Amino acid sequence: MRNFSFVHCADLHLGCQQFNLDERWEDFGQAFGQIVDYAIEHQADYLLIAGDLFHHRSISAPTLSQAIHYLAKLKKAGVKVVAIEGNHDKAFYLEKDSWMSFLHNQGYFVLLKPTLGPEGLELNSYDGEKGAILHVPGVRFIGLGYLGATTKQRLEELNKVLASTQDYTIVLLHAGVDKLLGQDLAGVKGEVFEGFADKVDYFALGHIHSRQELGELCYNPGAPECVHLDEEKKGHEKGFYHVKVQGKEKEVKFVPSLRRPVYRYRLDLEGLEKPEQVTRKVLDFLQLQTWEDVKRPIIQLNLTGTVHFSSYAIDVKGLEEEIKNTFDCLAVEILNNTNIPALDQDRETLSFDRNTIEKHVLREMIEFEKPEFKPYLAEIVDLVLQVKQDVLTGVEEASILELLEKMVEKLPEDEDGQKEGEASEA
Ligand SMILES: [Mn+2]
Repeated sequence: MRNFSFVHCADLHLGCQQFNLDERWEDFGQAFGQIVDYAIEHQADYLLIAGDLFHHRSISAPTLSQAIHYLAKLKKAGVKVVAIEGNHDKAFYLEKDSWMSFLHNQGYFVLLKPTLGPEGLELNSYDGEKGAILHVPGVRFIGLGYLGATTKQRLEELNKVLASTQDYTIVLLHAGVDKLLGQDLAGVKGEVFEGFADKVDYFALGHIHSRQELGELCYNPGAPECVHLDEEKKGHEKGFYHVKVQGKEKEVKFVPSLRRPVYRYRLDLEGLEKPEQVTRKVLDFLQLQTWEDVKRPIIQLNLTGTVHFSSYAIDVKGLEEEIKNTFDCLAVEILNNTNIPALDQDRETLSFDRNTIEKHVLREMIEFEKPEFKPYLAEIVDLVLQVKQDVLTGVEEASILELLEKMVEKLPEDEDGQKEGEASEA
């Protein structure tokens, strides 16, 4: 037994250029930078990256340089990095190696990865080149990576073969735990993890973008930056863990990440007579809000209520620009949810189910944004709902992509000669 400490982070999503802004690309780098500096300053022995270091499988040269800049700092300071791939940065099906393997081969971290054999997961000891289990004196790291819909089954298989040891055991896994989530997300039931209580000391999780914990066993730090604006929510934290281990005892400290402020508002436009009134109303509303004065913020504004004109008469892009200039924001996103029928009805007359509302909203959106897709309207709406269903039930990514690709092939090309309908990843 020995004493050691580690920092555990996940979902850095380097290379995420939100709103196509260089500043946002930089923000993701800086959020990782904070974690790296913290680990060095606190002389952590290890930094664990529980998947999604990168936002995409294919990253740009600047994103690779950004990652190497921080990883080199860690290396120089003697902080050893142990990583797994997430759903965003794992190798594509036909490619053997990801950029994660490249960084592993360059000696920036140890990438742990199980192989899949006829009997299921093969957990080989790390031999200096590859493997899933890294043994260092007193500590055993098991890297499972991202297992998608098979996570539960693989964990059960692992539980059968994994022996308990005196070594402190840390499992790195990119997966959500059900108990920690709303019930509509396809994660793994908490009981599956609890079954490891006598074999595993710390599950270092990633994948869910806000802080989640299960007992004193599973820890998910969240994405340090907001990959999607709706990750900024009251009661939802984002950051990383600093863990000090003495024997089998651990002291876990959650450290919130430094990130660009995101403010999300809902504004009811009920009863407005003319589209021209919207701007005044919105600017007056925002004038009353107070913002932290650290970095230029990102604003998300959700417009609701029934207005006496077409909701599409609201110049969303123009309004976003106006807000950006008036309040010196980095980015503004307006969600125009005015005139959505069911949301305005009182409960007695609410005759729409969720599915009907979704179909209605999707149809309107496509008709307005992409009139050229009109002949495919019903098909596209059905496809979107199908994809949503598939994602929620944990259908393999490959088959979802196949569905989308089939649809994209049918659609007319837009002006840039590019096809629309790129899959957005969860
Ligand atoms: Mn992620």
